Amino acid sequence: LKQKGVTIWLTELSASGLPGHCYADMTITCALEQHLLHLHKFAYRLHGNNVRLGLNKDLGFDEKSLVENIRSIGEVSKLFADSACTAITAFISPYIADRQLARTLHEQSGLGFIEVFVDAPLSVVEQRDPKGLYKAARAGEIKNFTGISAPYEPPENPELHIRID
Ligand code: GGZ
Repeated sequence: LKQKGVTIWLTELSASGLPGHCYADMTITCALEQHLLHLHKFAYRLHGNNVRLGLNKDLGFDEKSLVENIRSIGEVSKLFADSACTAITAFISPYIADRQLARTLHEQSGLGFIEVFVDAPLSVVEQRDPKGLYKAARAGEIKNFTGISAPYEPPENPELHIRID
């Protein structure tokens, strides 16, 4: 009998990690991956550093690129899940429709999809601003910056809602 995997899909503004660690990547997803590996379950994290620097290195942050980024991450995570691995994705993924598409892809293949909303308010992440990106976005130096000059659509019904403040 083939085992089925699952995708755990985080969605968050930039710099929304647990307090003291700005990146959800470095806290929630690493802890989760470690936990699964200790249980002898396969797990793999997909995030900006291994997707936007490779597979999607030609994509920027205009709306069309965001849609394509999330569409392709939906497909890749589905492949991981189909191999009985737990795919853990950490992308802003700002649009409801794109996250819904990723969910549908999984569900059509009988694979689990768990949406996790890492909910740090804009005021908090803007205050943290570890890379100065929010400041640069406010100054108009970065265009289409999610939360400032591009929309972020929070999940309406995530499986898990983590409030950070
Ligand atoms: C949002 C941007 C932008 C713009 C560069 N808007 O904190 P970071 O720096 O390291 O994480 C952010 C990352 C977001 O990439 P994703 O692939 O997760 O985004 S999406 O799901 O929307 O495709 C941020 C950096 O890239 N960054 N320019 N304009 N974030």
